[in-house]
Amino acid sequence: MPLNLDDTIVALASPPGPALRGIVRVSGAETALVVARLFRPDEDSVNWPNTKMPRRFTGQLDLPSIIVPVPTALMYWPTRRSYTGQPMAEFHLSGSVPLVEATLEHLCENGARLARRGEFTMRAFLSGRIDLLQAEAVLGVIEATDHAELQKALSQLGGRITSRLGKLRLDLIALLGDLEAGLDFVEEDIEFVTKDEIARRLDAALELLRELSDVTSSRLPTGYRRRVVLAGLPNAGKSTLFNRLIGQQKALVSPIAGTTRDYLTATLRLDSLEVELIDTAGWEDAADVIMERAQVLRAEQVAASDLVMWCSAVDQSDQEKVDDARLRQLATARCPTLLGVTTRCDLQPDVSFVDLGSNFRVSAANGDGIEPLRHELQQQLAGSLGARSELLGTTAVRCRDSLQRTIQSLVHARSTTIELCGDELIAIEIRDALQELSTILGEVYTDDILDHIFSNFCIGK
Ligand SMILES: Nc1nc2c(ncn2[C@@H]2O[C@H](COP(=O)(O)OP(=O)(O)OP(=O)(O)O)[C@@H](O)[C@H]2O)c(=O)[nH]1
Ligand SMILES: [Mg+2]
Repeated sequence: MPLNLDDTIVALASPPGPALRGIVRVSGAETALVVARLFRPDEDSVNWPNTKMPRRFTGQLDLPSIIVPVPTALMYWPTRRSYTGQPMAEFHLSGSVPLVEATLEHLCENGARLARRGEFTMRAFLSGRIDLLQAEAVLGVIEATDHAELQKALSQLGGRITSRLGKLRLDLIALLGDLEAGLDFVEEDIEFVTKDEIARRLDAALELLRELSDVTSSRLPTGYRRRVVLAGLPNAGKSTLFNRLIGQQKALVSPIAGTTRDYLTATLRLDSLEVELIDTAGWEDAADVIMERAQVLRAEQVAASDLVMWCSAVDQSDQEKVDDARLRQLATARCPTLLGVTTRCDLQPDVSFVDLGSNFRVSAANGDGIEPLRHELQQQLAGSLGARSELLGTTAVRCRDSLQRTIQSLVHARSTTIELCGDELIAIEIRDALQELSTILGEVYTDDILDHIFSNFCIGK
């Protein structure tokens, strides 16, 4: 992606397709010139090019391909105090597709060019308006699929993690300063900072870095959908429950055990959370090649899940023992969360479940217990994964190696301190750590890193 900031770029900033409102965004040094070529201001907006402050104006667009003038609002940021850090404007007009296209086309004929993916946010980064963590958070906000992810993205965008790392950086710079000041007086045996003090300050830095690093190694990519697998013995009512939960007759259901062979997936919406629901073949010993294949697929889906709903039919008591054995097997395997669900409860409405603890009783036939089950799923999934990290998944993946190298340098600095090897060596390690921190914050970057981050954006952001 070119890093040229001089071009004036334009793009649709609102979602594509017909809508009530369409937003066309312009950014670049020549914004005012380009806008003036098609914006005819109302009487009280004629002075728009002279404004010193960001303001809203009204007027009409003159578009050669559209016979009548088009009413529009113009939001104009005349200085670098805009999102992109350069003069910027937005036309807010009716979201008709041909109208928006005509506006973009006319702007391009008058000195602008179409923006590339993420180019507005990249300009914000390159002009120093935001750092790389915040740029990634812009994408995180757009892609968030639930409240927890959105909150994390907004917190990162708001600069929480930036300020924690920024403070850490200042602490290390101060420590480096103390060490280097001491180096000038090494002959006189004057010590600006004691070894204990250095060790204490390094420990504090390492604590924060390790906290972030633990999180990065366990983080999932942004936009990752939690996977919920329905498992249980053949005929337990998994597919019927699957259909009931998604509100569609997608899975084949029958009284014959072994109906489901392939696994089936569907999107399950749980209020603000979107998850992938997966129906699998009943858990049984394979008697032929097809059953064997079905069991392999079933096992793969269970292994890749975030939560397993183990379904046991209330009227399948003769199989209870084998059911329990499988359940224990599951619990001791790589451990997704387990939720015991007793199905077909309409068949035995009076059975007591006192001993079954957290079991959920449902009837996919009449809908009993489905709402509490949905609620429990949402609680478990949002709770287990949502609060785990302060960092967005994309950031965590990018920063993992830099964080590790920062930690390594500070661990070396720490052992150098203890072994009394000399302040010069400690200073070298701290300088290396600071270099890595700059990469995390985006003060040091390569075109490849920028390409990788911004090519995931949509056009107009
Ligand atoms: N009365 C009643 N019958 C149910 C309920 N849920 C499922 N069934 C019946 O139980 C039988 C098995 O249902 P399925 O959903 O196909 O069971 P499954 O667990 O997917 O079975 P496999 O795919 O063979 O492993 C069917 O005859 C369903 O109509 C329920 O809540 N109430
Ligand atoms: Mg089935």
